[in-house]
Amino acid sequence: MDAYTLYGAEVSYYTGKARAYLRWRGVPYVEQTATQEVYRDIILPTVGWPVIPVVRTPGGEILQDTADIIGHIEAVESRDPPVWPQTPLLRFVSELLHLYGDEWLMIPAMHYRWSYNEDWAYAEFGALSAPHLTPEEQYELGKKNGARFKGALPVLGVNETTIPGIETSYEAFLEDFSAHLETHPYLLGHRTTLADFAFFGPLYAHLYRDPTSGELMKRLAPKVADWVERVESGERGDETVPHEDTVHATLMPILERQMREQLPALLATAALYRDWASTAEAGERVPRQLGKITIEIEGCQAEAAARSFQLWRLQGALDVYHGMDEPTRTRADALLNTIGGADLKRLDYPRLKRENYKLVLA
Ligand SMILES: N[C@@H](CCC(=O)N[C@@H](CS)C(=O)NCC(=O)O)C(=O)O
Repeated sequence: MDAYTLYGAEVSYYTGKARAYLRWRGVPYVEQTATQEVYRDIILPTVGWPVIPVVRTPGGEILQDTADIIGHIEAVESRDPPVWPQTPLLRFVSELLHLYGDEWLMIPAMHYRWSYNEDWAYAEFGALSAPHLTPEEQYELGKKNGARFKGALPVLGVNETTIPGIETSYEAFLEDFSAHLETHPYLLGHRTTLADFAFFGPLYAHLYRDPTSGELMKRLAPKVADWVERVESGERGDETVPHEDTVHATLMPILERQMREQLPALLATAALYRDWASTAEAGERVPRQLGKITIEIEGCQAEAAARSFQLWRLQGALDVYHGMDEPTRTRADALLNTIGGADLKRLDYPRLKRENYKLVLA
């Protein structure tokens, strides 16, 4: 068989991202729902821990982590245009938005799912895990399986104190993204790129598809719901025109929000990681949580876990930054200064790498 297989679920954040990318890339693929049997027979024996999406390549290689899936397919298929914008500053911005979509929009996505769509989510989890069971049995199974995901709320810092800030922030984000979409069909302009697929994860699987969240999005931000539907339908935009290497003014409020909310969490996480790494050996597995940090969203503060994986996505963005030529770096620095991201320029921590589907100290 020469198709890719995507093991995942409609209800899953990162499956949405991988599916949108695969559809856009136009490679042959089949999607197989990650039932209990798929976890038992395919995911656990290869990846070693329960996670989706997982991709099996036509050659039988197993890929996990959406960035690895995308990077692998981009390299092997080498089709045009690449998923990244081909101009250097926008390439960097696409990685920043990748980091934001993957690791920070998870906060509103998880809050709205588990605060407003809990029963629906249990039924969905159960139905995908065991399609042969009755709806009542599926609900009970979904409740058992979903507990692990709902349990991520304190890890993310979602609680009574932060919920008002998270909702204010998300609604403002929707307003900013809507304003951007008034003049640009996609995040970086006229065609879909990695940034759109990264945003699609949360904005489709949780914030559009979960019923109560979807109603909110359609009511407050019909333009964003329309973007979700366009990306979902495989719309590509105009791929004949190269990007101009400029960041549209309407994207600035989104990047500013990212820097205001996510950057302090990244800096605090990097400090804990540096402490951990100072006594760790090369090749040692990095704990998924490195201790506690304080996050702040729209003036609401809470304790959250220092999630090490964020530093892996950040490393991807910083690698692009450090690989720039001087004139591009000058423009990137000006951008970072404008959006409140100047601290990124000096951020330094021991390199991470992925080994056996886990993060290790390089
Ligand atoms: N960084 C990973 C994240 C994958 C992920 O967190 N997937 C969720 C479902 S959407 C999951 O299975 N999580 C299980 C866990 O984190 O323990 C990627 O991009 O593939």
